[in-house]
Amino acid sequence: MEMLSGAEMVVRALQDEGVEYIFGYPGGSVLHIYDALFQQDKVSHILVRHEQAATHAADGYARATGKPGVVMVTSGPGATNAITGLATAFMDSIPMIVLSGQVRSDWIGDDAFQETDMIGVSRPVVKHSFMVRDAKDIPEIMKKAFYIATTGRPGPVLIDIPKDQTAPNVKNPYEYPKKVKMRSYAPVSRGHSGQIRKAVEELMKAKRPVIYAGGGVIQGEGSELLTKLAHRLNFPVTNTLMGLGCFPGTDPQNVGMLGMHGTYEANMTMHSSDVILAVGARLDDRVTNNVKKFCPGAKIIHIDIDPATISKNIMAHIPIVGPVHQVLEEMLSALDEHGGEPDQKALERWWEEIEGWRKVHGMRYETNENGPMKPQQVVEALYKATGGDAYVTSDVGQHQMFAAQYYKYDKPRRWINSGGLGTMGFSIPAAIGAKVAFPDRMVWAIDGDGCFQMTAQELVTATVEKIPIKVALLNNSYLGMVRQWQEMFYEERYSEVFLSKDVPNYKMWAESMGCVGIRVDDPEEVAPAIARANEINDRPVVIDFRVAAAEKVYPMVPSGATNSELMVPPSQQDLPR
Ligand SMILES: Cc1ncc(C[n+]2csc(CCOP(=O)(O)OP(=O)(O)O)c2C)c(N)n1
Repeated sequence: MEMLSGAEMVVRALQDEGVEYIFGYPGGSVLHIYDALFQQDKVSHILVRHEQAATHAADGYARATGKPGVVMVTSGPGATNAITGLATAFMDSIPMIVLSGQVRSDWIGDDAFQETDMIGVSRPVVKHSFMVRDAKDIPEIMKKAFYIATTGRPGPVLIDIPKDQTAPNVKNPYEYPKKVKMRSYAPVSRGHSGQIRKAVEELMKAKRPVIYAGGGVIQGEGSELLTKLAHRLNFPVTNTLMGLGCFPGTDPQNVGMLGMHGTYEANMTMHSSDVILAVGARLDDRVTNNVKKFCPGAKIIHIDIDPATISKNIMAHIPIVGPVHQVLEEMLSALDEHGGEPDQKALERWWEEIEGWRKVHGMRYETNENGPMKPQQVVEALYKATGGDAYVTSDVGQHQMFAAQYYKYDKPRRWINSGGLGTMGFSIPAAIGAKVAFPDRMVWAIDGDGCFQMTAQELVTATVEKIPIKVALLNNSYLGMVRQWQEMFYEERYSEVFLSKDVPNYKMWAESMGCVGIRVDDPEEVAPAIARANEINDRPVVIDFRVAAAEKVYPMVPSGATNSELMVPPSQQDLPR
C-alpha cells in the first residue's frame, strides 16, 4: 500500500473525490498541506484575498454545478473568517467542505498562537464536523465528509486538522474507501407510498390548488419532474427566492415569487388556496409572515428530505419525507395509477381569478421620462442582453429583490443568492465560483454599493486568476433596503444609511484592480454599456449604474400582515383588489 503523509492524504483524497478546484488562503497550520498541493497538478487552487470570499466562491461553485465546493484556511483568524460563509451555506443547504488548519495536537487548549476552537465555534452552522486525531483516519474522514455534505439535506462539513497530523515525515498507508458506513446517519432514499397516494387524492379534490416550490427542488435535482407534474395538473406554481428557476420563470403557469417581496398574484394565490403542494421549501418567515393567519383555508402537503423541516413553522396535513426527485417520480406514477383528473371546472374558475390578479396588479414599475434610471430598468436590460441565459449572482438588499423580480430564470442553478442568511458581500466571490465552474458562460453579479464594498477586493482575485466576471452595480448611494424600512416604518429617519455620492470612485477602483470600469448615468446608456461588457472576455468588468436613490421594492408584505394584505406601489393603490 502507498505510504503518504497526512498532508499528502488530504490532497490525494481531494483528487480521489474528483475535486478540480479549491478556494483558499494559506497560513502556518496548513503549510504542510499547501506544500503537498504545490507538488501535484490535479487540484487547482484559487488564492482569494479574504477567507470569507473563499467560502462564498466555493458556495457559488456548488450552487452552479451541484458539486461540493471546497475551501482551505489556516487556523485562528483564517478559520473564523470562514464562519460567515459556512453559515451562508448551512442556511441554504449547500454542499461544502471546509478544511481548517489547527495548532499542534499537544498545544490544543493552551491558547497557542492562532488557536481557535473551530469545532466549537462552527458547531451551529455546519451539518457535521470532524477533528483529525490521527493521520491514519484522514482517508475515512474525507470520504465521510463528502458523503455527509452531499447526501440527504446537503450542507457544509468542517474538517479541523492539527498541524502535526500533516507532518511530511510521518507516513501512513493510504487507501481511499469505496464506501462509507455510518450507523448514525442514514438519509431516506424514497417517500412513503401511502402518504404519496393520500397526497394524490387531495390534489385530485382540490379546487384552488397551488404548487409552492423552493430551493430544495434545485438542490434535489427535481426541476424537470416538478415541471412535468405542474404541466400535467395545470396547477399554478409559485417559487421561493431560493427556488427561482426550478420551474421556468417564463412559463404561463408560473405566478412568480411569493413572500415579502413576491408578486401580488403569487401571494393572493397562496393565501386563497385550498391545497398547497410544498416541495423542498421551508415555509420560513419571509413566506409565511404571520403564521397564525397563513393560508387559512389550505391543506398542506409538504415534501422535504429533512424531517425536521416538516411542520417546523406550519403544520403539514400530509408530510412526505424523502428526496425530492424520488418523491416526485413516485407521485407521477401514483397519478398514473389513480387515473383521475383534477376538477377542470374548478381549475378554470381558479385560473380566471389568478389571471385577474395578474392583470390588475402584475409586477411593474414607473419609469420617469427625464429622471434618474430605475434599478429595475437595468435588470430588465440585463435579462434582454443575456437572453435570460446568464448565471446571475446577487448580493443582499433592494438590488437582490429587483434581480429576483425582473430577471426571469428558466433553468435551475442560474440564480445564485444568499437567501437564508442574507449575507452582504456574497455576489462577487460567488460569481467567481460560478465562472470557475463554467468559464464559457456569462456570469453577472448584480450588486449594491453597500455590498460591493464588503468583498470588492475579490475583483483582484478575478483579474489575477483570469476569471472574467461582470458586475452590475446598482448604485443608489444608500443602504437601500434599510433606507426603505426607515422611510416606510420610521417616519423617514434615515439613520446611518447614506453611504456617499462620489466616494469611492467605482470606475477608478475597478480599474485599479485590473478590471474594465464603466460608469452609466443616463438610462439611454444602459443597454450599450451592457453590450460592451458582454464583449469583454479577458478581464472582469464593473458597471457603476447610477440609479434612483428613492426607489422602493414593491409589492411588500408588511410585518405581521397576511400575504393578502401586501402593499402595492402608490400608482396601483386605487386599483381594485
Ligand atoms: C453582512 C450584513 N450586514 C448587514 C446586513 C443588513 N442589510 C441588509 S440589506 C442592507 C443594505 C444593502 O445595501 P446595498 O448593498 O447598497 O444594496 P441596496 O439595498 O441599496 O440595493 C443591509 C445593511 C446584511 N444583510 N448583511
